[in-house]
Amino acid sequence: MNLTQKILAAHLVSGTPRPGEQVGIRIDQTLTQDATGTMAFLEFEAMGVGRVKTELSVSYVDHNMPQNGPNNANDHEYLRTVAAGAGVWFSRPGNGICHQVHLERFGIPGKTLLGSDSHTPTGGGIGMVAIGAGGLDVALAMAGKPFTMTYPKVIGVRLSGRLKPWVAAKDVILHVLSILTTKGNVGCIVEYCGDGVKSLTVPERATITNMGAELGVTCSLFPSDERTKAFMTAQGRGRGWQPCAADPGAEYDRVIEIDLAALEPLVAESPSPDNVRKVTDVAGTPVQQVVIGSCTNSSFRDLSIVAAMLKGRSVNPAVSLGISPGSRQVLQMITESGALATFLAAGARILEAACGPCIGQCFSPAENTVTVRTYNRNFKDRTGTKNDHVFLVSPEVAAATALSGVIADPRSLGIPYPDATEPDRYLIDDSMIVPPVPPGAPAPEIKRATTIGEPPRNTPLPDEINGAVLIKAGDKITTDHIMPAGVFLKHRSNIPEYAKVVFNVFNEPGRPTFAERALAARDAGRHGIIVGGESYGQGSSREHAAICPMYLGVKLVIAKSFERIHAANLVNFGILPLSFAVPADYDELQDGAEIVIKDLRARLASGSAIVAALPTGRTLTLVHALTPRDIEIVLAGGVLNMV
Ligand code: MIC
Ligand code: SF4
Repeated sequence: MNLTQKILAAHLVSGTPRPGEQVGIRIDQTLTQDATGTMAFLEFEAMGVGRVKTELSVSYVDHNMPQNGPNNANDHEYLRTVAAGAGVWFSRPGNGICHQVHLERFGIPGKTLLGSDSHTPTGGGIGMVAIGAGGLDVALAMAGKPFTMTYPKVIGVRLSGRLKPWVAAKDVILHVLSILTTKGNVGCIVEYCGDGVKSLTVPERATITNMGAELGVTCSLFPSDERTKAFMTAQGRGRGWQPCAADPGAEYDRVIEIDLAALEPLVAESPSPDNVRKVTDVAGTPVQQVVIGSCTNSSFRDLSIVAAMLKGRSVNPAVSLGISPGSRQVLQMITESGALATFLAAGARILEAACGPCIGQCFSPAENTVTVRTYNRNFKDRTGTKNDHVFLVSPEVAAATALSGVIADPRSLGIPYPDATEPDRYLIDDSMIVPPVPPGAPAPEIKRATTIGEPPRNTPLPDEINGAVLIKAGDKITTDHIMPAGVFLKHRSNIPEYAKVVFNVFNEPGRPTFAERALAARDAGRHGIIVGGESYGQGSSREHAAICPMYLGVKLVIAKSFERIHAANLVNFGILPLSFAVPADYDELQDGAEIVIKDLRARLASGSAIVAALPTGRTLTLVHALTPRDIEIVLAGGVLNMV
């Protein structure tokens, strides 16, 4: 067996472990973050199960941090108070980004982790099957329910050799993205194997598994070996370590061979993380901003390398350099090591240990300029600036660029390659992680401010869909397109308010917004329909990309193909995801097209073809990839109605 099969076998609750089959797996640990967590905890409360049934659940606050107005702090207070009695550990604002902190303080090899954030697979760096999901699925896992997933095909990425100086873990995952792309990997898990694995530290492995999210795979993972043991021991958690690896000669559904020594520094240019080029191809491009941080590249190791490069040098005056440590542990350690002083002396701007610029919360670049980021996503407008131009890079390329004022190959600067050995001991201070109250002990009163509303519920799926296409959105529509974050992120707990900006990026002056069109249709008793192309809903796990359209009366999304987490979120909130039996029929459906579908409930239940009639008399056959459980959920109008 390969490692994925072993871990899944040890957690299998239902189903046949064969690629493509639906299986239920036991979830050992969960994580939530504040931007998806308020809904997840409201949903968890609605289930009425009291305390979580997992081995460990942690609630992090890392996304909604600017506290511009009371909304963010209201959310933090709700999350703090609801966690205590629910048996959930609470990582306070300021303690760091959920994925980085979870890796440092909680991850255990061989366990399963479900998180309401798409970069939960960061935990694969420590040998976990760590999967991102919508908040409702995480709430169900907290309530002790198995997680339903497609039993994966396993792609083995066999690493050999070791990285040359100035080539980083980031370049490994960018190279993998250039091979597998962001499309067509739904239902797969990537497992790293081979001799080259042992040359990579856990933080480097975590960079690679983190950005596996951009491949659209269920998760990515590394074996747990002596390196993992060293990391956990240095985190004071050596006793939790256990080895886990594929059996010798284990088979994979596909194998990709990568010689680490043959890689070179790469970049991924807007608008997609698979738009990968050599740094030498774009070197010399003028840059206005460089940002180093995010759950992909903000470990102590990453920042130590950057500090060694900036030591005794100054950031180019044309560049604004921002650095956000991944966790309070990293911030404390760079304070002690002197790296922080180096950053300040070099002219860097120090940001909070949080998501910050990655999700457009701050540090948006100037219009029509280039921003170079060690992050994982370069989707249009994600920075908060229209016409942004983003290059995703390693910390090494970012630091070289900050010094040069233009995109620079770190090999060209003549700086000796920094020695970045892992510390024997990390600085351990868990004082910002609040334990839950013991079972039976009095819990604090749960604080619910006026900005926190109940998650809305859907009505059961109608038997006849009668409505118009509200938007034809095109290929590779991300959840950032559907539900923008940035300045709107603070409305995550207030659906009527947040729903006003559904598809905001496509709203045009002089035309009613998507929300206005949808509400007008809903109030006229018509159903809302969205049409998308390939990979509809790629990117984040935010279930708001389903909840808000649902609130506006959307009943149906027809797309060429769907990404895994978003398809599950649609189903969870009672929106039907359908595809075209004949892909060319996509061209038949334009903005405003009228559609009637009859006998929908019976056809779904019996498995017969779903036929959409257009006013022209043409009919389109629509198909789906729903399981019997999914169909039951959609018919009921979502999981909350069923539970
Ligand atoms: C992201 O990187 O897009 C986020 C913000 O972390 C999201 C979660 C969210 O929208 O709250 C994700 O990746 O799942
Ligand atoms: Fe936060 Fe960015 Fe990571 Fe999402 S991708 S969890 S916004 S740092």
